[in-house]
Formats: sequence, structure tokens, C-alpha cells
Amino acid sequence: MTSPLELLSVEHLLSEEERDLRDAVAHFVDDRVRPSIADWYEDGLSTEAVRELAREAGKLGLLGMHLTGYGCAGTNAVSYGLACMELEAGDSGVRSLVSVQGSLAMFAIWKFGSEEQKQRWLPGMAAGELIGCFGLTEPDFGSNPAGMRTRARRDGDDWVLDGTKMWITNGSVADVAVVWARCDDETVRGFLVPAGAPGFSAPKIGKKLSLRASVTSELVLEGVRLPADAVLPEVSSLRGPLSCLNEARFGIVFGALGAARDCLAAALDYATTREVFDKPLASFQLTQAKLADMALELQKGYLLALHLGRLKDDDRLSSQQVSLGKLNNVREALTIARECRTILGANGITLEYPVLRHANNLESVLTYEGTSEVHQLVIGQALTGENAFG
Ligand code: TGC
Ligand code: FAD
Repeated sequence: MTSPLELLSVEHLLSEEERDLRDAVAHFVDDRVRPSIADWYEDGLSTEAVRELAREAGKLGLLGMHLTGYGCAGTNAVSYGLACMELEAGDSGVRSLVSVQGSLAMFAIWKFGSEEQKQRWLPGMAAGELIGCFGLTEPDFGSNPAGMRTRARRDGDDWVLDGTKMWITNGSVADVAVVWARCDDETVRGFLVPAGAPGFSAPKIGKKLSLRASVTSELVLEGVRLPADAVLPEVSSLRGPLSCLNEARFGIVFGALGAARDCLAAALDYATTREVFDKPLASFQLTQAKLADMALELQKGYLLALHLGRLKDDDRLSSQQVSLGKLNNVREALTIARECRTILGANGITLEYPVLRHANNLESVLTYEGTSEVHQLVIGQALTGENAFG
């Protein structure tokens, strides 16, 4: 039997270093994520568990891994993608932890911060000792962050922030929140808000049916007074947060395939052992058609991800290309997860198997980091020159 990712003999497309890193992350997931994930999903991930996972990911060099300096590993983009794929094969929530820390919070500071801000935050974040979150979305403005109502006004040398951010991964665990706000001159700027700042709170969002092994929070800012040097000095428009999103979306292009691969592995295993009508489920043509189509989409998605990764390493990757990859790979991964669930029948709805957990997670992945519709419109604009957002 051929493994789904080897139908096209793609292993040689990776360097030895890339393969080693991927395998190390896969071992981490086997040792630290798989044994506990059903409980984390059922009970919700505690703050302590997030902190422990972050420290372990830090030791493996996974936090801000494609950034250079300040304790970051400085790997290539393909290695970062492969790490995301293996982490998400464990659970999208674990990949989210690494994405938000490295691609959103750390990247914002690394790319747009002052030297002092980088020295202050990045080494601890790379080690997983400090956790960051990224506050862009608001209750009334998700796909259209340009409408944000969070305000930053100057008061002497200080800044004073007011507003609410919504759906923020790791908000209530974070030591520092990167908060994007509109200023009096209508520019959009990023602010580093330390946990515990007076007027700042981060209540957890409960009753989630997706990404349960990830902490999601609101950020409430009520007259939060910050010193002059809390602002990220190097950007003053939406280009700031949107540049960070490119990094995280790139990780998802690979990551979603990990979840899909894990589902397909479970479905293949189940189909070969489960008997229906006195024969293995895998021996029926309808089952094989499902498996073949899923393996095909998985391989196509992987080739797409690798291609985008090589472009990124060559500094030639555009944000429209990232949109293309995120749109395709998340959409296909969700389709695969749902199809795998059918193969497992009733067993597929339990936490004994990973398929519905992954499918439920992928519903969030389809929505965050730009919904499918947003990415369709980005690609539509690239094709036609017409902006159809508004
Ligand atoms: P627009 O007027 O086109 O551009 C404003 C400024 O931004 C620049 N820009 C970009 N820069 C870098 N990368 C991109 N992808 C960029 N897209 C635009 C642009 O050049 C301009 O720069 P400047 O210097 O001239 O000012 O922007 P718009 O307001 O029309 O918005 C376009 C749109 C709709 C595509 C954008 O708003 C968008 O992507 N919306 C989706 C929002 C989103 O994805 N939110 C995600 C929040 S974070 C999250 O979900 C984390 S989940 C994490 C996890 O747990 O894994
Ligand atoms: P809306 O923007 O209200 O969209 C609702 C629907 O309308 C969608 O189907 C959308 O595609 C569609 N739509 C919107 N505009 C158009 C249009 N022009 N044409 C056609 N259809 C359109 N955000 C952060 O800032 N930081 C985080 O760490 C973070 N973590 C998250 C974690 C989870 C688990 C989740 C679920 C979300 C997270 N988000 C985070 C928020 C996420 O980025 C937003 O949910 C997302 O951008 C969509 O915004 P919205 O939910 O407000 O949907």
C-alpha cells in the first residue's frame, strides 16, 4: 500500500534538513499532542497547558522559526510550512498557537518594532517563555479591518487606547498583545499592550464547537494608557497587520494539509479493518473512489504548498499567491475531513478518532486569516483589476 503523500514520489523535493525538521516536529506531535488531544479538545486547553506547549515548542525552535536573530531559528519558509503541517496533523489549535506567536505577534515586532522592542520581547517569545497575541478583528469588523473602531489618541507623550477586539487566539494567556488601532490622524498603528495594563482585560470566549484546544478571547481596552514607546514605529497603515497575515496564511497553506492527511490516514486504517456486508470497507469501489479523490487533492495541495514555499524562499511570493494557496488548501482539507468522517460512520463522530475534531477545527481555519470569500475576492481582483469588496 502506498501512503497518500507518496503517490507522486514527492519526498525527494525536500532537502535532508527539511525532512529532519519535519520528522522532529512529527515526533513532538506523537509524544506530546496525540496522547492528550482528545482531553484538551473535550475540556478546553488550560492556560498552564498553553504555556507548557509554548515552552516545548520554543525548545524545538518552532516559535518565530523563519525569523532571524533574537533567538529565532532562522529556517527557510518551506521548513516553517512543514512544521505547521505536522503540528496541524496533531490539531489546528496547536498550529494556531505557533502561528499566532511566530507569524503574527513576533513577526509584527520583528518587522515593524524598534530595536528596544525587539530586544525586550523577541528572545522570550522565541523561547516560549512569553506569549503574544494579535488583535486585529473587532466584534463588527472582521473581513474589513479598515472599519476598526479601536482608537489610539495621544495624551502628552502617552497613548490612550479604547476599543474591543474579538476572537483573539491566546488573548487571555498572552503576556503581550499586539493591538491595531486607528489614531487621531486616521493612520492605523500597532501597539504593544502588556498583560495587566490598567484598563486592559481579556475575557475568554466559551461555548466553542471548533478549535477547542486553543484559547480564544476578547480584548477589552478601556482608557489603557501606554508610554510613547509602546507604538510599533515602522508602519502606520493596514499594510502592517496585513503583512503579518501573509506570514500566518502561508503557514496555513501547509498546515491545513496536515489535518487532512491525519483524517485520510485514519479513514484508510478504518476502511481496511472495518467489515461491512462481510467484506472490508476498503474493498468497495465507492470507498476506493473516495480515498483516491482525497489522496489526489492532498497531493495537489502539497505540490501547491511546496511551490509557494519555494517562491517565498526566493522572495518572489505575492500576497495574491498566498490567498490562492490558503483558499484551495483549507477548502480541500475541510472537504477531505468531512468525507473521511463518512467512511468512519458513527465512530467518526467521536473523539476516539480525529476526523470530526479536524473537520470542526477546519471550519475556523476556513474563516480566520481571511475567509474563503475574502481570498476569492483577492484572486478575483488580481484577475480582473476590479475591486469587488465594497
Ligand atoms: P487595501 O486598501 O487594499 O490595502 C491597505 C494597505 O495594505 C496593503 N495591503 C497588504 N499588505 C501586505 N499584505 C497584504 N496581503 C496586503 N493587502 C493590502 C496595501 O498595499 C495598502 O498599503 P498602504 O501602504 O498603501 O496603505 O486594504 P482593504 O482595506 O481594501 O482590505 C483588503 C482585504 C479585504 C483583502 C483585507 O482587509 C483582508 O485581508 N481582510 C481579511 C482580514 C483578515 O484576514 N483578518 C485576520 C485576522 S487575524 C486572524 O484571523 C488570526 S487567526 C490565527 C490563528 O489562530 O491561526
Ligand atoms: P465577517 O467579516 O462578518 O464575515 C461574515 C461572512 O460574510 C463571511 O462568510 C465572509 O466571507 C462574508 N463576507 C465578508 N465580506 C464579504 C464581501 N465583501 N463579499 C462577500 N462576502 C463577504 N482575529 C484576530 O485578529 N486575531 C486572532 O488571533 C484571531 N483568532 C481567531 C481564532 C478563531 C478560532 C476564530 C474563529 C477567529 C479568529 N480571528 C482572529 C477572527 C477572524 O480573523 C475573523 O473571524 C475573520 O476575519 C472573519 O471575520 P468575521 O468573523 O467578523 O466575519
